[in-house]
Formats: sequence, structure tokens, C-alpha cells
Amino acid sequence: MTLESLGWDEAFAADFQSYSNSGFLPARVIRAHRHACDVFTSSGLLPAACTGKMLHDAKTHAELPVVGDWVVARKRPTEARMDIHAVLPRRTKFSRRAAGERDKEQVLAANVDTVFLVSSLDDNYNLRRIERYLMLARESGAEPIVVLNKADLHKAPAVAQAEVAAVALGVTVVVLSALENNGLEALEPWLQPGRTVALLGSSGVGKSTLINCLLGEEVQDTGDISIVNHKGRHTTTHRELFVTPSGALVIDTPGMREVQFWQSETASVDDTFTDISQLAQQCRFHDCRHNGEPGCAVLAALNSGELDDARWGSFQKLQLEQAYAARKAEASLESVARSSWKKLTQQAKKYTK
Ligand SMILES: Nc1nc2c(ncn2[C@@H]2O[C@H](COP(=O)(O)OP(=O)(O)OP(=O)(O)O)[C@@H](O)[C@H]2O)c(=O)[nH]1
Ligand SMILES: [Mg+2]
Ligand SMILES: [Zn+2]
Repeated sequence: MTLESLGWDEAFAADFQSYSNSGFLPARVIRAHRHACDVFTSSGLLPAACTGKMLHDAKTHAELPVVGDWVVARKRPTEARMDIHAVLPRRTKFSRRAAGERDKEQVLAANVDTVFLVSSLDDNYNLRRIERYLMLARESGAEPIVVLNKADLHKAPAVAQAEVAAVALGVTVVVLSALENNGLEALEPWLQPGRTVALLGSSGVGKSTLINCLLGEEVQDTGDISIVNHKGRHTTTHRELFVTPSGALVIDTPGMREVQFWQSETASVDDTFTDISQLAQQCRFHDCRHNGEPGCAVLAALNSGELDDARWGSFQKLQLEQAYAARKAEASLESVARSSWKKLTQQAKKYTK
């Protein structure tokens, strides 16, 4: 296995340059449990763990390795394992606010080129949720593709596809059935050698079933939908990267129940709702709040039915959430800065003693 086949390229190599002595090797994280990982190197799969120094120096959990990361590692001389010394800068990353810990960033996956946002064409299918996932994908920096799975369960999949395309502006919407292995060829443009694709979506939509199709074998367990729905059970419990026979790198993830935004990229709202941002540009006042002002193009479009009420509601809700997430992220950055400042002043005191 070459580094290139794992997604390595000149830009990562440039970031690695300063480490390229003392026996350091680049390695790609294929699964991560707390501080322990499994990594792929050019010589194969090895277990790895962060050094104590790295854990100590990390200001937040978000700096520690996650699936998809490129890490700087060194093999132990007498053992088949590696020590991780650093994480190379992430080209893209999926972050959300950690469940339960409102002001902590949780990074779900790194260095993903494309994300397949998987929904299923049964009762899971929900336009508002797709909008939310699209925003998450935009924030990550990866290209989103909407995958509507379980086409076999829908009477008119093409109608559903058109309905989703109307909210996923400028995004490819693919309809397929993973169970029947039908329609998967539409995904080929994104499943290229050395390219990384992550599958995201709620529990039970068929992410692992699709992964198994792409791998050509039953690698991942898949769950019975009735159990998933009634007990809220997730079949997949950790994120993992696999190599497909075509050489693409695919990441399976556990179903997401909660998608709280992390980053402060307000642009992602406008990118997801280009129809609304274009309307807003036609309002008479450039700072129109679309709240009864004269000459408001948004209200006119709502009245004429050109803009769907539910989509407008979704936009407003996500925009508010985004603003909240931005304030939280900023507060968290400040507290990180404060605590490292504290560390520094404590160290300085030690030295002056
Ligand atoms: N009818 C139909 N069922 C499908 C299809 N794809 C998956 N399923 C079924 O849906 C159920 C859930 O599939 P999984 O692949 O485990 O779903 P998942 O998204 O990986 O779920 P988590 O791991 O819990 O996040 C299984 O019973 C699959 O057989 C499909 O295209 N059509
Ligand atoms: Mg799964
Ligand atoms: Zn307006």
C-alpha cells in the first residue's frame, strides 16, 4: 500500500516536511478510540497511541487524532506499534458540539473529500433534516452529495429526488437501493483511488449496507430497522475507514441523533439557502429583516408561494442556531486562550522562582 493510495499528496507532504527526519513516518488513522488508534502506513496496519507529551500539550480534545487524520508517527524499535507525535493540519473536518458538553468541539472525521449524506426513502426522509446535514457538510469543507437510499421502498423515487433537489440547490442527489445493489454506479465519480468519502446520516438509513456494497463483502454489521426505530439502537458504534476494491477510502459512521453545529461559518447558511439569499438581495433595504419592511422580496415570495413557508422557517431556525454556535465557539476559544495563558504564566513563575 502506497501513501498516495491512502490519500497522501504534495500538500500533506509539505506539512510533514519539518518532521521528515528522526524516523518519523506519516500514517493515516483508520479508527480511533480515545488515545489509541489503528493507523495505515506504507508498510501496513499498526496500532498506535499518542505520546504522553502530545496528550499533555493538547489544549482540547479536538486536537487529538480522529478517523481520517494524517499523523506523524514513529515505530517502536522492538514492537509492532507506533507512537503518535502530532496531527498534521486537517484539510477538512466535521465538527459538532459534543453531545452533553455544550461548549466542546467534537471532531467526527478529518480530511474527507466528499460526504454522502444518506437518507432513506421511507419514513426517515425529511427535507428539513437534509438542509441541516447540508449545512454541516458545508462547514466541513467537503463536497456534499445527497444519497437517497431504499428506493425499493418508495412508489415514485424520481418525485422524491426532484423534491430533495429543490432544497439541495446545486448539490447532486443520487437515488439508489443498497439492499438491491441498484443505482450505485451513480456514485462512481466520487469513489476514485485515494479519495476519501464519509457516509453520514441517521441510524437505520443503510450506511453500513451501502459500505458493504462498495466493499463487495459483508464487512460491517447491518441492523434490523424495526429494532433501530423502536429502541433507538445504533448498529454501527464507531467510525472506521475502509479501502474499496476500486481504491476509494470510505468512512462508515454511527447514525447521528443530534446534529448541533460547531463552527462559526455563517456563510454555510447562505450557501445552503442560495434561493433565499438571492431573494434577500432584491429587498429594497439592504439590511431588510424580512419582517414587514416595504419592498421586501422575501415576504413577496412567501405570499406568492414562490418560497415555501417550511423552507423559510427552516432557514430562520438554522440561522439562529448558527449564530448561537458562533457565540459558543468564540467563548470556547477564549477560554482555551485563557487557560493556556494561565499555563504559561504558571510556567513563567516556576522559572523565575
Ligand atoms: N428495503 C431496503 N432496506 C435497506 C436498504 N439498505 C439498507 N436497508 C436495511 O436497513 C436496515 C439498516 O441498515 P444499516 O446499514 O444497518 O443502517 P445504518 O445507517 O448503518 O445504521 P447505524 O449503523 O445504526 O447508523 C437493515 O435492515 C438493512 O437491511 C435498501 O436499499 N432497501
Ligand atoms: Mg451502520
Ligand atoms: Zn426583505
